[in-house]
Amino acid sequence: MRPGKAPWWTSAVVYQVYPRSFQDSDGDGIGDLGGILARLDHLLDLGVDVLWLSPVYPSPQADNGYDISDYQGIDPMFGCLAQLDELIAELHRRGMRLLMDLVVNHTSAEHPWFVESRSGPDSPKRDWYWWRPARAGMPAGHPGAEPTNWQSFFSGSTWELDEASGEYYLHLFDRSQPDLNWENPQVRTAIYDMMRWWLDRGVDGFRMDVINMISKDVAPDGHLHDGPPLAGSALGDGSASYLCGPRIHEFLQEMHREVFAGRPDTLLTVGEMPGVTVEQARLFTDPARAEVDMVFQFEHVSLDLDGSKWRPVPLRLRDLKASFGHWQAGLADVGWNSLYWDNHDQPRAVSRFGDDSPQFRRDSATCLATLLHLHRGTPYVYQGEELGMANFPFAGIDDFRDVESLNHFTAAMAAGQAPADVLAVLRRMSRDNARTPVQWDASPSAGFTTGTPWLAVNPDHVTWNAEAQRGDPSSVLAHYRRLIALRHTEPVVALGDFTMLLPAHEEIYAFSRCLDGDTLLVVCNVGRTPQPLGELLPAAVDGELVLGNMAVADPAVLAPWEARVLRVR
Ligand code: TEU
Repeated sequence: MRPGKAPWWTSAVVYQVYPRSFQDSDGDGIGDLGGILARLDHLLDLGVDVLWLSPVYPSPQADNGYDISDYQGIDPMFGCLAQLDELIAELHRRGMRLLMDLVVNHTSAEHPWFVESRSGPDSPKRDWYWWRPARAGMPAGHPGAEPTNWQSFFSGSTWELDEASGEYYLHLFDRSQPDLNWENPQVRTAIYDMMRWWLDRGVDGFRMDVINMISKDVAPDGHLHDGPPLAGSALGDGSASYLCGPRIHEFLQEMHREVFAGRPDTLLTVGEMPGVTVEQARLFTDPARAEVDMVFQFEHVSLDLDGSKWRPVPLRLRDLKASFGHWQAGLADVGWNSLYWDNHDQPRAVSRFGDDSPQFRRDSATCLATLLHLHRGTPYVYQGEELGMANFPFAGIDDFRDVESLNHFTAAMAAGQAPADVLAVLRRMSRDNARTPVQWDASPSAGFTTGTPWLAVNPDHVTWNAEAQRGDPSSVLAHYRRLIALRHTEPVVALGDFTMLLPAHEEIYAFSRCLDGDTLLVVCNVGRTPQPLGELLPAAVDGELVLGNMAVADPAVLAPWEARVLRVR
């Protein structure tokens, strides 16, 4: 991709709003569209180009809106369609775009499609979902009689028995989130209609939830395959049957033809794809194949996990370099990366990969930001990340709200694990860490609500909040503003080639970016120990500082968590 010819999103930065936790405008303790409208100038001030809005559709909220019961409306808890139209208009007026969340691997069990499907085997919509009888030779409801042995993302089996018909339906996530059957062309047509309806309304694209799970590996006779058994469990890993399944590229190309083809090139699509490999991502994001513009991959947020989200282990910097380096190289000539540390599903990056002690919190948050934003790809900022928001000090299980955390706790208790151990892991990994209200000011509810927040405000908001940072040039907020501006003004940041340096070094993360003879060198100290640069990277010592996260005390030494972007010859 060359400057001048590259798509607009190569120099764009996306900001994710998780509406429940962003800003409440009516005092019910839950964020809403009115709140987002009132805070748009925060996004403008930050300089982001796109707002990705997590689901605001009508929903029973079993998974905070990722369980949708009506694709073409707004949940009254969040507001109304007129406000969504106003949001589109107000964003466009400020030169920003709106990306909606598209959750079409599954619906809510309360969606009229599923209610109809569940009404009986003769329902015209029966085949819109995955209904299967009990395993041959076993009575329905008997443990192990589920049609496959797959374990759900949210604990337990992926199959739920419907007593009325004696058949099971598939749910890769919670039992309240039945999977749609994309094999059925009527399902696809209904979804494409809905997507066109949103685009006609003025939205600028979609972030597609678990979109690489929509094609399942189903035998011609309808049989689904068991997966390899999981250690210490009666269940198995079904992912080979539903991650990047046999028809995934066909479905995405069809979606592109039916929904996006012929529309202006101001649109953006990003596919969330757990388990996607670089090789697959090249196919998904090759513009010539017309599937999606970019994908969210999960490799770098799995490096500190021992196979399971609930078995965290320390991150080794060289693994992070190998992973990011592999992705940068793999998508260098074809396709495009998206870049993120945080989202509504991940614990807070400053606590997870940085150092949230008072001494190093600001420096590590800005160091991590610099490291990520200087890669090639489109950076995503998750609400509060630009303020250095950290994990929450959860005291007990009653402090959690997330269905994933609660299901895991129940399953772990049933398996005889020690409550204190399970709580320690939840404290570190729970998605609720990301979901505490945005910290706008030091007032008791952090300026988020006049009521009682649905999830407690982090007590650290008295010092860590937007108001305190707004006028402070040394704040995390100011640093994000500078990073975002740098991508807009420096073609080498958006489009330059990427070369990883010092791949085996355990504390220094260094790389160069190069475009038409213009070279930036990025050096980051990912730790508390000062790092001499003179022998390792002499070019860094006399490079011209383009952007740094602290005043340079000694050009030849990187201070703890110091990050520098240097122009070198
Ligand atoms: O997440 C997909 C996903 O596979 C994981 O991120 C998963 O939710 C979990 O965090 C793994 O530990 C998407 C949404 O982002 C998430 O919020 C939804 O719960 C999920 O899909 C189901 O819609």
